[in-house]
Amino acid sequence: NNHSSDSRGALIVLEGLDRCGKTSQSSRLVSYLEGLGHAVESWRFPDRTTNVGQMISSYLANKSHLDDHTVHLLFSANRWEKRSLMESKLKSGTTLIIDRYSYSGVAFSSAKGLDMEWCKAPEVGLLAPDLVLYLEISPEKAAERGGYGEERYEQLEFQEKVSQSYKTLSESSWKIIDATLPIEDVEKQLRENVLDCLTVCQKGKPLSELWL
Ligand code: 2DT
Repeated sequence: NNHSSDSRGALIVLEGLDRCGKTSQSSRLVSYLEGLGHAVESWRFPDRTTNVGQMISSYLANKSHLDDHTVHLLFSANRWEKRSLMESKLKSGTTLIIDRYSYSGVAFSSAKGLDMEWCKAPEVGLLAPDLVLYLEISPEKAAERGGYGEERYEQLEFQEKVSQSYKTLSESSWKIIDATLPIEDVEKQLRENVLDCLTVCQKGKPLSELWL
C-alpha cells in the first residue's frame, strides 16, 4: 500500500434501489479498507443530522408535505452543506464511501415526473465520484426481500419508476454489480473495483466536479 501523505482519498458512491444491499455492503467495505490500513469514512445521503436533513427526514416519514421541487432542492442543499468537508477529507487522504449521492437525487425526483435536466442542475459543481458502484436488482426481487419500511418511496410501483430513471442516468463508467448474487460475491466485486479506484487516485487522478 502507498500511504504517502500527499495522495488523496477516493470518493466512492454506492447507488441502487431500496433493499439492494447498499447499506450493509458499504459498512463491510469500510471495515475491509480499515483493515488494510486505509483512512476511510462511511457517509450517507440524506445526512439526517443537519437542519436540512431533519426537514428531509420528516418529509420521508410522511410527517410533513413539501412540493416535489422544494424537496429536490433540499436533498441537493444537504449535499452542498457537506461539500467543503468532503473536499477537505479527500484532500487530507481520507477515502469516503457514500451510500447514495446525486444520482439518487435525480433518479427519485425524476421518477416523480420532474424534468431530468432540471433535476441535475443544482448538482453541478458538487464533487464528482471517482467510482460509482450500482447494485443492480429488479424492483420485484428487491420487494421480495421484504423490509420495505413505512417511508415515502418504499413501494413497488414507485421503485419501478426509479429503476427506469437510474437506467437513463447510468454512465459507461459505472460499475454495475449484480446485487442478487450471494453477499460474499457482491462484496468481492466491490472490493476489487474499489482497490483499483484507490490505486488510480493515489497515482494523482485529480478531483473533478459534477456533472461529468
Ligand atoms: P435512505 O433510505 O437511503 O436513507 O434514503 N433520496 C435520497 C432522494 O429522493 N433524493 C436524494 O438526493 C437522496 C440522497 C432515496 C431515503 C430516501 O431518500 C431518497 C430513499
